[in-house]
Amino acid sequence: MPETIHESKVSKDYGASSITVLKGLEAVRKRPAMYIGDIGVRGLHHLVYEVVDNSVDEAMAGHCTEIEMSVNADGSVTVRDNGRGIPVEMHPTEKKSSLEVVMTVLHAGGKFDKDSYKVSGGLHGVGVSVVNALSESLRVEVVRDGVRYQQSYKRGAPDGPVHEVGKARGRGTTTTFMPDQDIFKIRDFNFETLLERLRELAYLNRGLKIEAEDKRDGRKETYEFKGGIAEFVKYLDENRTPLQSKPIYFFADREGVPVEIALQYNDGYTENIVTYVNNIHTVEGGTHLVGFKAALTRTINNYAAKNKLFKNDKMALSGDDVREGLTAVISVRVQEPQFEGQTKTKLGNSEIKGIVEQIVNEKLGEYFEEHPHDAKKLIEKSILAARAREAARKARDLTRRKTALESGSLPGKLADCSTKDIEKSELYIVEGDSAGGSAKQGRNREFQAILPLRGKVINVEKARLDKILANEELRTLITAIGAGIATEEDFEIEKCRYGKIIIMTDADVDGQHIRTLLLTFFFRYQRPLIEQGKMFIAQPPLYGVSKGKKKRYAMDEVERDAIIQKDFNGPQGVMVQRYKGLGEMNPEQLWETTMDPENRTLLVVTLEDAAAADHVFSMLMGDAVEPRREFIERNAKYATAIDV
Ligand code: 0RA
Repeated sequence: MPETIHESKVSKDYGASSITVLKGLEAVRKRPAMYIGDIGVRGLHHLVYEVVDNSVDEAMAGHCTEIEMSVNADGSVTVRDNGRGIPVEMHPTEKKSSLEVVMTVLHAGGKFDKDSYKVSGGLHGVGVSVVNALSESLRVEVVRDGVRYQQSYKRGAPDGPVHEVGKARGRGTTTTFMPDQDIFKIRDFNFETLLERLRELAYLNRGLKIEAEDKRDGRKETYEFKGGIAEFVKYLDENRTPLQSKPIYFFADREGVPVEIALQYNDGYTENIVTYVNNIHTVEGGTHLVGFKAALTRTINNYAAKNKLFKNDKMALSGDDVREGLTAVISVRVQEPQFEGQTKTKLGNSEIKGIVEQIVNEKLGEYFEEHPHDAKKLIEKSILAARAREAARKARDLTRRKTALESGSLPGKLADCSTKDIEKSELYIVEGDSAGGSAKQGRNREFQAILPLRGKVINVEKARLDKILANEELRTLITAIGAGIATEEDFEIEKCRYGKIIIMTDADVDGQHIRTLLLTFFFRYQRPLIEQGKMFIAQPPLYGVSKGKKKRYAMDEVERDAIIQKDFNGPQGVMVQRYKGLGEMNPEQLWETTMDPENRTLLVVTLEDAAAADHVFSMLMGDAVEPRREFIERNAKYATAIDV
């Protein structure tokens, strides 16, 4: 239970105004999720992002060139910047140091500097006072005008006033905090997760140097990208073959809206546009994306028509055609962004569409005039895409007619469940026939449906739509789910026939591979299932531990050893079985360990960061074994253990 802050903990100098302050911080501690999203691993990392974002704001304002972040040996985090330093002088109305106001008053962050691109709403920009309130201890140090100032806090309440601690050179702000154990059950920072965000910020803020160190194991990384988002695009396409020698890049500032865009075509078939507003990933897109897409389609069609690249006058390329194999990053800065959509990551400001559209029309038009060879190459590719799309449409019409004839019949391989209650129903996608058989026998047929996958699932990163629709396993899957796929016709999640879709594969390399292929498919063609938290990964046990009639299951070595000690009082007479595949478990065991909602553990698949995910997914698609193994480890980031 979050502890309340007692007034007595604060020294007497902190009079009437500090009581309101404490009330504010208490509100944060009572409902932390309202401020940072959740109090799990994600919320924990959000604390760091919040502190770093303040330093990045200072960099965006042109006053800071370097940011350092370290996870310290004791598990606390330090963020240092070489900005102007948070002001320390008396605050005119609050009657205490401005620094203290920033650190203790909710939403006080940007009040005294009319900072242009501070973000309103959403989880970003909630203010460092929220981090302070959720930290068992925090210390801030400011160097300004040759003096070092300092203040420390416990659970957001100052230990004493801001004070001078000596002379110092340079300038900047350093914050060190230890998340509060009463709030965060898990306080273990994942360095890799933090690096993803820091790397992204370095790409988005060209020239900003960001250093990161994990003092728990000595790992260090430095990010500094002179090419900004052009380098980001290269990174996203690292494992693909580009069609141009370097990304197309442009920057323009219209009506006070800075717009930065980088794009590159590769020889693949997927579209990958990542958009940002004020450094925030706009997962749901918005007006900047709409403007970009409109301009891209228009510019390419205009250029192709003007240069007689179409076989006949009536030909026109669709948006999907011109985005095949496109990787792009769009970054705009908006003074008063309106964020809409389910996750508040969709830009709503209508004026931005026209601004982006105009810039892209102009700059991309210019680029094509100057690089006719590049223009021709990507237009030829778009024309091929248009033909494939036509072929796919025919194939789909065919399958649709067939299903109509069979009066909407479901695939023969699917053992459906009986309930009509979609929320309750679950689809298990099971690797292999034998495991499929056990799952069919072991399941609760009322709400659990089983779809065994026998043949090979193709790699959707390397296939056009027509081939995907021709793949037996994927077709079966699409029909079973019943919601179509994201192509020019929308994926209709409301038609999804199940509340949960659960991938159940062996814990071996083949199983991982199939899981990856499936996740890639869902990521690409049925992403809303992931976004809405409907996708899960089953967790079959790795060990069976038994003594006589008593049997226990363990997910890993640690649990296995704990069971041997605690449940069996040591290894004597204990039998340990290591399961290599689902097939080794009989139907009852499979039910008991992996399918019974009372006992099972499911990992929910989330897409916190589609850009990073796409990189991971595309990396896997190479034939290299090493990146694939790495993926499996990093996959933990996208799948969080929950008991369902
Ligand atoms: C507003 C005004 C000034 C500095 C900052 C904000 C500032 C805030 C943070 C948060 C982390 N690092 C920061 N660095 C600077 C200074 C205004 C002035 O000196 O005139």
